[in-house]
Amino acid sequence: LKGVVHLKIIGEKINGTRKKVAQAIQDRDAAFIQDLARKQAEAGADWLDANAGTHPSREADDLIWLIENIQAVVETPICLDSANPKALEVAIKTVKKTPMINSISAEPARLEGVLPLVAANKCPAIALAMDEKGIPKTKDERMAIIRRLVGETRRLGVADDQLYFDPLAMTMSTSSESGLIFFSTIRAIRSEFPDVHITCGLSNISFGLPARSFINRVFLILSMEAGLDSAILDPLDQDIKIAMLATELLLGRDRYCLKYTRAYRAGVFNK
Ligand code: THG
Repeated sequence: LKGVVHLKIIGEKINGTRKKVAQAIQDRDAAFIQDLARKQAEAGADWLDANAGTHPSREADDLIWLIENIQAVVETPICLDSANPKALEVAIKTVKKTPMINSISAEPARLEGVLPLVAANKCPAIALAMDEKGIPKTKDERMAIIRRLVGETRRLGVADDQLYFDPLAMTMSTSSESGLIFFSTIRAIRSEFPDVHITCGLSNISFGLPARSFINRVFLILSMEAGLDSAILDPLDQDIKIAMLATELLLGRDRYCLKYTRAYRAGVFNK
């Protein structure tokens, strides 16, 4: 994917909310984590998300253990997925390469606890379009939060292109307008803040529905057309990879369809 697809990929697989990863963290099974790191790096991930789960007493230790094992086998920078300023602070000291921070938001605890770490360490950071009241329903309310966040980040000297806004997809199973709100928020961010990046976790959109991978894939394609330039996803998913190649081609980012045809000849389409 790297160099072929313009979308920046954050590999999602090292996440302590997944049963097997939680077990590996508990058992200190380094080989399991390192295998996930290697496979995602080889598949072209630009960052590897590292989420140690949500045990406040153990999160920092578990996150450090994840980081040390990941960077023992790959050079790919790590995306630190935590809301905990204490865990993030030690994690930032452990990483060899500048990490991405996942995430800040307009919640006071994150503005006070996490944003200063982003500014001081010049890290790229995911910024969620939510505040202490939760995720707003409308595009206009999400944009109001995003404007407030940009005000805060600029005040602390964070460059717009360090930011990866996550407009936050809500599942279609509880609101049939969730997709349209998401796409219109992407377009509004793109027109008002042309230098920021836009990312999201793909899978929220299909929560509670059957055959989720189909919905996730089409959601990615529509989001890319709207201006998404990064995503948290499974880089080992061959169907997503093919969909991304075709989308880049159709959006005019693949001169003479070279990348697409090269991937075809390399056997990417033979599963
Ligand atoms: N926005 C931001 N950060 C996030 C999310 C987001 N971090 C967490 C999450 N959402 C994105 N990460 C995952 C990780 C795993 C899965 C979904 C989202 C997942 N895994 C399945 C499993 O574990 O069974 C299937 C995939 C697999 O097997 O690999 O569903 O929205 N900023």
